Amino acid sequence: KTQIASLLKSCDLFPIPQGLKLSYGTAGFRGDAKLLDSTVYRVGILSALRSLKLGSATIGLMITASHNQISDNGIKVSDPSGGMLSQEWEPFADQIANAYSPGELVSLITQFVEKEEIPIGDKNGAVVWLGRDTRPSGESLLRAAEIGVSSVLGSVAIDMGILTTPQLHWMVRAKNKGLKATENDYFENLCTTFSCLIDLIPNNKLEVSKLLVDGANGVGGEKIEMLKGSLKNLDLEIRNIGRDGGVLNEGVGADFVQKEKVVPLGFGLNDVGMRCASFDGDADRLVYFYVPSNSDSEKVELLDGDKILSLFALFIKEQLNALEGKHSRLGVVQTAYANGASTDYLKQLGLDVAFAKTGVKHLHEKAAEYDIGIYFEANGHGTILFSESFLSLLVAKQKDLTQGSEEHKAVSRLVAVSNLINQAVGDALSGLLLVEVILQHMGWSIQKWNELYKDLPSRQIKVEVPDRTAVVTTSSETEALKPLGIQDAINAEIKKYLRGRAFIRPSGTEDVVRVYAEASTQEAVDSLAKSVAQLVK
Ligand code: 16G
Ligand code: ZN
Repeated sequence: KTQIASLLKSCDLFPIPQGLKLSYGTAGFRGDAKLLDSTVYRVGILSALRSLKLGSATIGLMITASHNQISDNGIKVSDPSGGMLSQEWEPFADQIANAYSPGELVSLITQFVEKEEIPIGDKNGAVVWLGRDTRPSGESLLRAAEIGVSSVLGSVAIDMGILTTPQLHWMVRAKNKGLKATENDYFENLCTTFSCLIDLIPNNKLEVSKLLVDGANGVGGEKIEMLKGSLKNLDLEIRNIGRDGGVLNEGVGADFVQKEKVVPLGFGLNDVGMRCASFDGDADRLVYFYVPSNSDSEKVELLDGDKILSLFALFIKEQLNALEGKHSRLGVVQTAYANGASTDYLKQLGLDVAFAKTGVKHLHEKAAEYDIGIYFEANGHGTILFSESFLSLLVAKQKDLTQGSEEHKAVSRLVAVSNLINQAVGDALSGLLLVEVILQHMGWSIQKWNELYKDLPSRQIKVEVPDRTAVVTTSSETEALKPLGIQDAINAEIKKYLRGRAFIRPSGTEDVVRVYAEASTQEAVDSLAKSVAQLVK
């Protein structure tokens, strides 16, 4: 009864806006920040319940809308593992976010608590760690989340301040593993493991050229700036840190660079040939680019998630080849958006290439099936997962082998990579450090790395439709099952082009249907994408 009274009281503070209809979607709730108080408050309640359900394990709650415009915001939940909220709880998230009256909300919660047998009012309460990106709306939304958490009896919400999304996921994971879990620990871990990998580079005499970083005017630029002084063998110049009037995600950031294939603001012809990296607004995506020397325009040569994946795969494979004994299972995971040339390249390396649906939670799940699973979306979100059993094997080997042997070095590199790279989610900071160390290891420039394979020309279009749910795809998203007959029509278009490939899918984050196409020339792919978009309209 006290519990119900507490919910009813706090609920009145956050009336739901008229007509609001939200869905947890690919990556939590997102929308215009002004409309989100009630949603964030309710997700606060959910995360407290999630913690109670899992024996008071620490849950993370991140307030961000990633690469979306600054006036938007959003919220997503990190499970104790540091991964995304279990998909089994998503329907409950949808229900409570859309509950129209306080009475309905409380009754949904009561039913759910009973069904899931969640122990409210036990000795141990819930623990929820809250983080937010640099959006101005973040602070008041964070307060709403705190009130949501605290309205579940005995629960504590802890404000961890402004963080990148992957930092919060990393901290939650570390905390629940009983490891050191502050932001400082996160930074320290990056520095030590990076320096360990640098020390393992064979005859490293390379003059390291400067890396230019586009911070998207968001939290990532700020955080890498804090790290900069402690990184040896890395010369960084960070731009778009969000001072000097730059606006978050406006003409800057990984999403912009990847979609438009032009330089972000603050970069230009003066930077010809330089190695550049771009983060998105909450620093869970990373792409590289350079301005080609023959350029007289804003166009860049893009090295996207697929290229980063290929570089990582090559390096990991090289280390695994140096190991004797047990055959290890290395797999890579891509989505339908992966450039066909990257898939060909990875297969030609002899790798097992699997496909998953768009959205990190799907790729992550697949990658976890391997000893080492590397996943990346073309948009730059990805990481490397090491299975617990394979990692213990490596650690044991590292102890047994003779120091200084090639095999010992390879094992040490793999162990260091497993610590450097964020095992919870894709992380632009740790991803950048790994790219940098591998380039130094190989002695490669960004141009040389780019030559691993040549991207097929591709094109993305978004089509506004009255109801995007009318499009239903197969689980791999490469074929449309509904509307009936549309796939046959798409196939007929594809047939007209050399190396043609195209698919449509409803967006999980916006009210649009997305069209993706690939073909042997840019003119061909533009025309293919356009005709497929016509079919959708
Ligand atoms: C979200 C996903 C991202 C995916 C994108 C697709 C996470 C953390 N983020 O940003 O992985 O690529 O949605 O958006 O899962 P779409 O459904 O609008 O194409
Ligand atoms: Zn993001």
